[in-house]
Amino acid sequence: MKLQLKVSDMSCGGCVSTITKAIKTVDANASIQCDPKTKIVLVETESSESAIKTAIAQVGYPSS
Ligand SMILES: [Cu+2]
Repeated sequence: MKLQLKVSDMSCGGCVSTITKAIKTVDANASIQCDPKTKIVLVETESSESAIKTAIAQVGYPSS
């Protein structure tokens, strides 16, 4: 499943790294593209959208 999430608080490489790690804890095989300029996170994953969103919210990045 491909997800496109808008993460408004993602602003630098540190955020990208934190978000990437959080998603990997849910699905280690997820393919993740984060763009701090557009605030868009693209995730290709076997996990559910709610599981991914919960994981990144837990590290401080609410998404929509
Ligand atoms: Cu940052």
